[in-house]
Amino acid sequence: MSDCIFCKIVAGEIPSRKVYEDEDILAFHDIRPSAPVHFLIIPKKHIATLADARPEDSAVLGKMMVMAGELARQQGCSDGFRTIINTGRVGCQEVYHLHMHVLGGDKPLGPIV
Ligand code: DGP
Repeated sequence: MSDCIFCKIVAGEIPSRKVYEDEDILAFHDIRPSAPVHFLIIPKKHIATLADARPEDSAVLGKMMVMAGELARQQGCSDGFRTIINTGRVGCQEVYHLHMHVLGGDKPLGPIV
């Protein structure tokens, strides 16, 4: 998608502080961190929202979940972390390229509601 900011990050047209990259996914630090550790994991393929994911996307979604734990540990989240996927208008999604927030740090983040 030519006008998608995260597709531009995947293409290297917009810089990012990369955490991890392979053929399917990219992880990079959030530009507006909400926690001491806050990075995003995205599929390289443009999928607008979680609601648009299809059965053929299962493997990449699974990889995002598995890598969340792996990368959180690497970023120092040894005692837990939070994952968030905002979806659509009601979910207050701002960037319409599916992404998983991974948040952590050394203190509990507090309840989500
Ligand atoms: P969401 O509300 O779930 O769509 O959150 C989008 C997140 O993306 C928000 O926390 C800020 C982050 N973000 C937006 N634009 C950029 C960017 O250009 N670079 C980086 N690293 N993060 C961005």
